[in-house]
Amino acid sequence: SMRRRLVIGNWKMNGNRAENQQLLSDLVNLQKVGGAGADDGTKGADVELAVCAPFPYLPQVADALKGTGITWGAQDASEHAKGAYTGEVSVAMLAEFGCSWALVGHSERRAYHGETSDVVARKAAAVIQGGLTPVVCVGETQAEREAGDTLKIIDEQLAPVLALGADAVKNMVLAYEPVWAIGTGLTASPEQAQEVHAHIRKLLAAAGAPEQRVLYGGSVKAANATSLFAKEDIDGALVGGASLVATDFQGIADA
Ligand code: G2H
Repeated sequence: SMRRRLVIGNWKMNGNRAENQQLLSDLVNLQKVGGAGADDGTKGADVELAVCAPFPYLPQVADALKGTGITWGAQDASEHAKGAYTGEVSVAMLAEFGCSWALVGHSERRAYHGETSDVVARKAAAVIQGGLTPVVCVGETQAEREAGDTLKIIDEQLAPVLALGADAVKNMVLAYEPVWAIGTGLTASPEQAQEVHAHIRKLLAAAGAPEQRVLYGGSVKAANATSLFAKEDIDGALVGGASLVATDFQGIADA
C-alpha cells in the first residue's frame, strides 16, 4: 500500500507546562536516536508521528517540535470561522500555531458535548477549508456492538462526512475507535478492528477516496500495536493514555 503509517497522540485533558516540556523533549530525543521520523533514513522513516495537545499548550508544542519531523494538532475545532461563539477555537487560530491536524468527532466530544454526526461533518469541512487535516473519529458503543449494529452505526456516523464529496474526503484521515475500548484497557482484537476498517475502506472507495488512512484507537500500547498494524486496512493509531509516556508512544511508532 502507498498509505504512509501515521501514529497520533491524543493527550486529552492531561499535562501541564513542565510535564509537557519533559514529554516533548523525550520524544524529540527518541527520534534523534533513530526512531520514527528520523531523517537519517534509519528505522521508522516511513512512519509519521503527531501529537494533539490541549489548546493553551499549542505554542509550547510548536516551539518544541518545529523542525523535528513530528507534527502537531488540536483535539477539536469550531465549525465556525469567527464571531460570537464563546469558548470556541477556530481553525484559523489553530493554523497560526502551526497545527497540521484537528481531531473531530472523538467519542468523548460526542458523548459529553452532544456532537452529532452532522456537527462532526461541518467541523471536518471547516478544518479542510482552513488548510488542516481532520482526523474524523467514529465508533460504536458496547451495546451497539452487542446488538450487531456496529457497521450500521459506522455507516450512520460517516454518511454526512462522506457526503462532503471526494475532494473533501481526500483531505481526511479517519479513526475507528470502538467506544468500549477507549481508556478501558480493552482493545478490539486485530480481527474485530480489521473487519470495521475494511468496511470503512469500502465506504471510502465508494466516496472516491480509497487510499485515505484509517487509524485504530482504543487502548493501543506497544504490546498490541504490532498485531493491529499487521492488518491490511489498519494504517496506524490514535493513542490516548500511552501517548503520555514518551517510551510507550515511541514503542507504538516502532511497531
Ligand atoms: C481513544 C484513545 C485515543 P486510549 O480515545 O483517542 O485513547 O488510547 O487512552 O484508549
